[in-house]
Amino acid sequence: GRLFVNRVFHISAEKMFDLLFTDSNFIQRFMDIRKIIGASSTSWQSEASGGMKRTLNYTITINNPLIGKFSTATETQTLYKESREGQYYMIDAEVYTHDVPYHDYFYTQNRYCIIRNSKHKCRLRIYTDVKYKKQPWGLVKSFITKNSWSGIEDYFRHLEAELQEEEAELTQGSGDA
Ligand code: YK8
Repeated sequence: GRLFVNRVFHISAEKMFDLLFTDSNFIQRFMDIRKIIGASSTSWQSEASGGMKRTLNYTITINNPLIGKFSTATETQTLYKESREGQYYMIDAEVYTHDVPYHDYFYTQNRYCIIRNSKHKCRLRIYTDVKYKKQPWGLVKSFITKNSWSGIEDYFRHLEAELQEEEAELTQGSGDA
């Protein structure tokens, strides 16, 4: 796996969770810019295990002549029961892209950790792994891995930049810098 984001934001842990894991204006805007369309999501539902789960469906725009223009995707998010509101949140997100070549071979697992740093600050860590459900031919595997890492890196770089913008807007004039 790889750590793509590891940074302290001047945003409370609770606010960070709301921005990323509820139907916030921030995430709606971000999806618009990324041309992620038709997003729908279930609400967070309690699990027997003590955690919470929700499922998102959306269409991503790829625009790569080798791969295609669009793909539908399903993302299942699990909020671990070890999470503590306002203190610590751990979310695993499994992303399946249904309409790309070799889609039945792999999926992506993103782990988000939001850790309270102080009243108005949190650390965000995003860790990603490309997982294989069946072992493809070596050349295919390197093809999938290479294309996945570059797409994921681009996405999280952008997310980090947009969060910094949001941070600047939120701290403006709040006086608690
Ligand atoms: C989520 C990982 C792989 C996939 C893509 C697949 C190429 C297929 C390889 C062929 C297009 C929003 C990605 C990047 C699409 C976008 C996914 C996003 C960014 C050539 C064999 C969607 C996070 C996320 C996770 C996985 C990403 C896909 O919130 O390369």
